Amino acid sequence: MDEQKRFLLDEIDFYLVTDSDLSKQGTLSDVEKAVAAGCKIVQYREKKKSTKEMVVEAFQIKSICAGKAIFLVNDRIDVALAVDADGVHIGQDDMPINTARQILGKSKIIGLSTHEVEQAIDAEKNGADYIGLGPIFNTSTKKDAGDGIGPHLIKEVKDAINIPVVAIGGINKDNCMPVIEGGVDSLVAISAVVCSDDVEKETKDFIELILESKSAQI
Ligand code: TZP
Ligand code: MG
Repeated sequence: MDEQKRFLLDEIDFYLVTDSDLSKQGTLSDVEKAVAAGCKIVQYREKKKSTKEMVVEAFQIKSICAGKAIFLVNDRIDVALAVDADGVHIGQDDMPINTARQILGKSKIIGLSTHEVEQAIDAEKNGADYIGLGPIFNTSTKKDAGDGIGPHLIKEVKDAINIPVVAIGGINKDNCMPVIEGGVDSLVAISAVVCSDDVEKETKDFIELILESKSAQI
């Protein structure tokens, strides 16, 4: 990973994952607003559009993020390569991480979704640059996410690995404190942010909550 990516990955707090189905103002607007609010990592997660539409949109997102935020593509290694994104985020049933690494090379970021401590340890061993951990709470945003694992698992996972941990699933401003206090490096809140009327303000609020807690932990 190059130095700028490493620097940004060490600095992540609120993590935007796009969702064109749920978005009120549209994916590009959500990315613009979140980056304007200071979000340093964006994942383009698109399940319905054609590959052609995705490549066009991915180029647009890449240019919004340029120099300000890491830009990752969910699942689609081909789209990430086509637009020279900063990396990908993959799940347990997507391409094996070592194969993804062979295709993408050392300079790209690879994030892996995990649901338990063992998977988190394996992810680090197999070369993931960070993990997603979740779903922390029940969520209807991802139909096959399974039941919430609860915030208590976060500390166990943080103690077991040295790569950044990003919490995801059912997180909103009312329930995020135990998640943040568990020691996560970053958190995702899809519906709480993209369904709101003011994506910039919601993002700012989350960043503030995370940074306040991180500075209190030092
Ligand atoms: N992976 C695990 S839970 C989830 C994903 C993509 C959805 C999170 O969405 P929300 O709206 O923040 O619960
Ligand atoms: Mg996936």
